[in-house]
Amino acid sequence: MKGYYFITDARLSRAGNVSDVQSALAAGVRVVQYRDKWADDAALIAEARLLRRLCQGAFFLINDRVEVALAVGADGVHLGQKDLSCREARRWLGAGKIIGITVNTMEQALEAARQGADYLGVAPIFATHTKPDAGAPAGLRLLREVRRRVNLPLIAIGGINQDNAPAVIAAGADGICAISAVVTRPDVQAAISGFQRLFG
Ligand code: TZP
Ligand code: MG
Repeated sequence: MKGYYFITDARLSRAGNVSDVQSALAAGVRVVQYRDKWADDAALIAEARLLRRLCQGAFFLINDRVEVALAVGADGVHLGQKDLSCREARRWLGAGKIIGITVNTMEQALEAARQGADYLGVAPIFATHTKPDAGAPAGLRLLREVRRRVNLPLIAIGGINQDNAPAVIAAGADGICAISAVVTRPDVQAAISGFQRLFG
């Protein structure tokens, strides 16, 4: 999971989810998370099916909705603290699927690891307007602490841009996700490539 991790955001996007995912794949992104809190079920499943077909060379994960992940044959899900627990999601998905869990504290990180998460989203690292209910910025301190105590891939998210990303990687992130710093840009592929280059 080294590198830039892409999450869709239809509200912030200039070009739309499908175009953004194509740009992400063209930039060599290995993980795509389909996150749409606003579409109705039919639209969500239809777009998820389309993106599933596009993401052949990348892992395709669904935010929140385990039943949608099952319906479209996604590679897994990404869940927050208010969603289904990791343990319950595993029951639905089985051992072969990827489950990522967002954590905002060390306790949550240890619990997600105990429940068998495959990777952790550590969030929000910095203040963000993209997810108003993301909670207080965890800062690089939490990222360093989780890095020390949890042996799972860590994806850092929340307020990350080209300027602060090097410090986030230095603090131990395996992957970084930046939404607004990518999907609001006129050239999404170039923006992602800029983040990818930070991984050498
Ligand atoms: N989860 C925690 S923070 C966040 C999500 C989905 C939003 C990150 O967006 P941005 O624009 O990169 O701050
Ligand atoms: Mg969620």
